[in-house]
Amino acid sequence: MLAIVKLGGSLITDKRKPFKVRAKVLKRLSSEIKEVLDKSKTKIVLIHGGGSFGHYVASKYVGREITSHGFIEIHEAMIRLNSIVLKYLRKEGVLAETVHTSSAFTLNNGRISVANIETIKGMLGKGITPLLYGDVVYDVSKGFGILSGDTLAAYLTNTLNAEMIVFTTNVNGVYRRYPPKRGLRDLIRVIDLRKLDLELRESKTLGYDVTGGMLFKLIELKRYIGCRKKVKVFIINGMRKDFLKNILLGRDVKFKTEIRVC
Ligand code: IP8
Repeated sequence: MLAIVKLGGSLITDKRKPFKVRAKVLKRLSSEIKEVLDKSKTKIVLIHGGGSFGHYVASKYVGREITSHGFIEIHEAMIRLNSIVLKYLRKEGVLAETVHTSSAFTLNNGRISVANIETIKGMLGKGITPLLYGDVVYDVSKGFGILSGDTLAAYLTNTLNAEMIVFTTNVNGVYRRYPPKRGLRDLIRVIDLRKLDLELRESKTLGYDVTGGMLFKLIELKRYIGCRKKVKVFIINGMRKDFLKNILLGRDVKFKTEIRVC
């Protein structure tokens, strides 16, 4: 089985502090990934988010054009985070290697127009776990744009025919309202993407980014995956020990949001 795992930026970094990695979380997640690779036939494509590295630097460019200097500045911040993530994976024994997003992907008006999928496929075939990340990339119509790890996850699921996507975040899944008033009773256990418009009308709070860009994940899934019955999509809390490992091994976890794409 091929699984796409997104390590959320708010999970692996502390978004309240610029350039702050959550080292313990990163170490534990890396060892859970190693265990899955050892215990099962599952292959994994890893993607990480920008957290307090990329988002912190990119926030300067919200609402204005990303200049060439901005491109370098944002990319440098992401390379810093990526090298830390890679170091932890390797320390735990995962044979991972980075595919640098800004070299492998091009956008056209915010949509992926060029993707070097062969490299990713080739690495997987050779037993390597490819590691990508949300980054700033060249956009043929806009100059530069942000390619989110969420978009990459949805896109790669389609092009690589993955059977599972796991979005690890620092919350328990998608809530009806955020912050939740009724604790876990506000957690949406299953979201049917075909009824997403309806859900959105009912639940305005789903749209806020404070939940870790939940709405954006759902929109990108709908845009890139369409109707593929085989793919299982989960949003889980990566702060909880063994949740990532268990979901990848096909076991249930205490709480999660499952996204039905079809
Ligand atoms: O955190 C965004 O990636 P994401 C990366 O996966 C940058 O949305 C550079 C902000």
